[in-house]
Amino acid sequence: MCGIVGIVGNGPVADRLVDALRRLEYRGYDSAGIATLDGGAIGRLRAEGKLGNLSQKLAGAPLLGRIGIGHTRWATHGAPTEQNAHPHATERVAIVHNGIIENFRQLLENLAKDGYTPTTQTDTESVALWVTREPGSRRYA
Ligand code: HGA
Repeated sequence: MCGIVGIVGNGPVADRLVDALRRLEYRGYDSAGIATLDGGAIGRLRAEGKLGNLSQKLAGAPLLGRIGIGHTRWATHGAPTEQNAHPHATERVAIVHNGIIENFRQLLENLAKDGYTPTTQTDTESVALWVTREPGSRRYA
């Protein structure tokens, strides 16, 4: 079962997101990831396997940003790979999700008509693309 955390902080939140996910490790997971918002841009790091792999990546490529989300995934749709790990993101939105999007194939078919194509095998990415297509959607400033 996945774990989900979010932090709106006063300083960089990336390490705290990983710490928070560690507290949820007992739930079991196959991959993990975080996304932060820094100066209006979404930064993202994901890794297959245990949180130690994500921590190692973070040590090599720190993520700034005082707002962030994190996820430990137990795959239902798509292999437990880095590419399929959450958060799923476009240039406009990053999302984490627990559960199953039952109609994701219909959503993806609809999105394809407007040129939105997925880069993962997950059901979750359909929601990130759907939100991105919305006319009111814009870069966070
Ligand atoms: N269906 C999504 C989320 C799975 C989940 O909730 N895991 O605990 C996926 O496969 O990524």
